[in-house]
Amino acid sequence: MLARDRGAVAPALNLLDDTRPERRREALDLLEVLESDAPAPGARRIGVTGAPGAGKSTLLDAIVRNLRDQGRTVGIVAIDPSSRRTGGALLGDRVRVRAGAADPGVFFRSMASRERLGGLADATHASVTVLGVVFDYVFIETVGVGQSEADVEMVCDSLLFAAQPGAGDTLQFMKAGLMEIPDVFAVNKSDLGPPAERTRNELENALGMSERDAGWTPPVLAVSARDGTGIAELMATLDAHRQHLLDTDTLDARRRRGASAAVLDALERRYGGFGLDGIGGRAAAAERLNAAPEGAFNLLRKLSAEIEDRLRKG
Ligand SMILES: Nc1nc2c(ncn2[C@@H]2O[C@H](COP(=O)(O)OP(=O)(O)O)[C@@H](O)[C@H]2O)c(=O)[nH]1
Ligand SMILES: [Mg+2]
Repeated sequence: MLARDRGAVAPALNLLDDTRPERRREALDLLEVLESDAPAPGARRIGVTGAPGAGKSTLLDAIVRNLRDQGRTVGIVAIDPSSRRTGGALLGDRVRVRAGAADPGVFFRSMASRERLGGLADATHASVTVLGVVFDYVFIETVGVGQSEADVEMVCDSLLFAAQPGAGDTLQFMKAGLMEIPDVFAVNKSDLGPPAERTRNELENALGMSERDAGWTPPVLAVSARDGTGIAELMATLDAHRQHLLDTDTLDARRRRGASAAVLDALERRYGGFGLDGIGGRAAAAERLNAAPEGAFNLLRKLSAEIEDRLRKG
């Protein structure tokens, strides 16, 4: 993995999926080594969200083509909804096809989620950590149904929202108070003309009214994943957001926040609220995670040991 050998990726991801106790320990060993020895910050981590049908997969395909033309390598994690609502539709079909087309510079992995990402946050975080060591870019594609934006925000440096022209989902999205989460908005299907232009205006107006971090106003771009319009500009905008994170020294804090959330998720899933109470509760654990000089996976091991110790002593 540290030699950025693509052949190491699939076995590493399989190890992360393995539930046998001794393999789980090995997985944690791996994550700890990657966390401490892989050059930081590693890959660019970009989340892509939006309603089903907005064109996320098509857009990702266009983005991957753009990056491959520049010789960049790409890892993709698609969070598969597999819920009753979507009838188990697969998210990343298009990209999957490309990734399967014998291009060693593209790696595709889908992960099943039930109703939401929650509970999967730690698995997603671990996969992104692994892919981020080997590839230049890691994308996380997820269906935007509310909570998933907040979840995916925790594993990415930049969150891209793909908007569907003329659809009520944009309005619904604004009503749900999620305008503050994405860093970049792309109204896709600009080849459709007026409906795309209207949606872009709506989004720009809504953003004008929302409170944002100082120094970054999320741009609203018009793109067409189908004919490639605006893709280069979108890439430049994502670069600018990355630069903003570096300039304001917030990339590290954002990653740390995401890692903390993943570790808390893992602890809660494994030991429950009762287990977390044994080390002072969720808030106390979060505080320790945020202040930890060692990495999150390192602290995961330490906190697990403390909880097990408490449980043994009763
Ligand atoms: N006209 C037009 N159609 C698009 C564009 N991008 C995607 N589509 C179509 O929109 C539909 C949904 O695309 P898909 O990428 O599967 O959406 P996802 O569910 O968000 O991943 C497909 O029929 C695409 O061909 C675009 O830029 N213009
Ligand atoms: Mg898709």
